[in-house]
Amino acid sequence: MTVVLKLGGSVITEKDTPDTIDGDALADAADAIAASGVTDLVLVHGGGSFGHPHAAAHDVSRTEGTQDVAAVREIHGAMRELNDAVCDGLVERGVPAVPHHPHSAGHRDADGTLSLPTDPIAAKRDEGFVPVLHGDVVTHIGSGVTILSGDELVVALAEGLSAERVGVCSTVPGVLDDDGEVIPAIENYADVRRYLGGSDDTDVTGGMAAKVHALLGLRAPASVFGPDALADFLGGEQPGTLIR
Ligand code: IP8
Repeated sequence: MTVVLKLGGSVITEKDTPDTIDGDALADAADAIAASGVTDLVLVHGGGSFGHPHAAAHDVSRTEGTQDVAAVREIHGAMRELNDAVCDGLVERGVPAVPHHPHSAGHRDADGTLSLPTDPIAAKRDEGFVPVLHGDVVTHIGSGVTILSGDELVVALAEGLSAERVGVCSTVPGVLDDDGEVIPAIENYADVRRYLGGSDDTDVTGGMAAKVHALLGLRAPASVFGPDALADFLGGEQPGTLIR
């Protein structure tokens, strides 16, 4: 049973300090993953204070591209650094995490459609590794590179690997209504549109609204939950908000 899990960039980095890992949060997440014993796991992490400030500095987004090689290397390099830290934290705890860098593994067509072959990822999984992907810059035909978010990756991986479960670990305990209460389940975007604002930090890829919209399109049920519920999710529960 393949589980696709995204660790939000804001969960594992200090969002207000560029290029800074939240060591305690990363350790807690790695502990929960190691303790869960889940093996058919494919991980994704977001950009947090590594990806987004560099992307914003170069005006690169999901739709605005750049052909500036220095910008490409700066954004991708920052994400590789974060990915190394995530993989290190997991390997130190016995989780066989290996990097899978989207910049080298995928691209977008001119219309923005993502092409990310999942056979190499499935092969890693089937050999007992835990592939760890991340938000990145990807070549975009006609536009240089554009940003690929971890949320887009979650969707592509869930479909391409026929995942049975999808989890998105965010800084908040679920999708929240106007009173700050967790919405237990979402089946229709129109029902929750009024609650979904953008993101409050430098997030070039869209915040909770884009997340919910993308997850509603999946065949597999997806849970959005906070860091405290990561162990519950990996234990088979559906904490936070269930999106299906
Ligand atoms: O944090 C964005 O990934 P996200 C990655 O999942 C970059 O939206 C490079 C900004």
